[in-house]
Amino acid sequence: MNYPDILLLNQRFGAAGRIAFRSGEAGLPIVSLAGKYGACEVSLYGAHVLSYTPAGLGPVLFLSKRSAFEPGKPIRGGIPVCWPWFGPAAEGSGNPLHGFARIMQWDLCATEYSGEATEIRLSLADSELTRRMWDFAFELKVCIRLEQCLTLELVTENRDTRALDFTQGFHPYFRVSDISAVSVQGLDGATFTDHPSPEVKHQHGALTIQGETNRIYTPEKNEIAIRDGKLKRATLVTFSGTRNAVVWNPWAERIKTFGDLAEDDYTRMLCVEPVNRGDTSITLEPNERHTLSMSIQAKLM
Ligand code: TA6
Repeated sequence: MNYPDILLLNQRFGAAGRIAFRSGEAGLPIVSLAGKYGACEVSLYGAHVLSYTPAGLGPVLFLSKRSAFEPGKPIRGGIPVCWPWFGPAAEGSGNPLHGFARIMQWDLCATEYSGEATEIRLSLADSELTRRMWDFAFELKVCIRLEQCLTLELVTENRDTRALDFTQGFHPYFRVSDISAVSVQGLDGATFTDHPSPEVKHQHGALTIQGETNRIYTPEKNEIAIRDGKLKRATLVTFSGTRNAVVWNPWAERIKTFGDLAEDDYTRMLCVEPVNRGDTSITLEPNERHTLSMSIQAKLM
């Protein structure tokens, strides 16, 4: 994989004290954004947020110590961008789980900063490589904005002459002190299915995680809070562009099947993921656009 030159990136897109590029593990280019409300790091490989640290609140995202940082492999932790399919690829295709956006080198379009915000915009267009996995013309843009919260926007534009069907999601791994100290709020009254069963159930009260969890929720409001009793911190996840959110924790047995996670990492992470899948999957006619957005805001409780 050819990486852009770090010196040139800094000359063209950097800003002293606010936006800095460096060569990360295995040479993957990483940009650090800083502002008065905190800092975050983004890998240009995957348009993948690696860390987010709001001022005075400590790191909000979990990044696995065993993660691969290797072309062709997804980064484990942070915020993977799952696109143009969420979940397994078409059977027999041999294509990667959760799409290819998270294993591609993205182009840097622009950076911007003001007193309040620091922002980076990245894009990915179809190429010979993407066409082999998904034969459509598209333009995908990600905007990552660091201000009082961290906001991500994923904009899909259909550049094809045919309608484009896709599923997608942000797959954030939230760092928690201990999964037993966590409750998830904002789901009371929501319907959900417990993957892989199609049976529709109802959530009563807050959700606590006590075993393997892989649920697709349709909450009444697009606002879910992860309350961490030990850290005394609440992390609010708000989203638009879908009505669905997955809550995932692999727990003690399933985690052993992940070579890039430690056996006890399930105690330190929880995924709450705005997704378009099933009846919220998207169809775009030529030249149409869709935006999925997610904001993360941490507060002391
Ligand atoms: O969003 C939950 C999920 O789809 C799980 O089923 C689990 O496989 C997880 O994501 C991780 O997927 P990954 O492709 O990153 O290994």
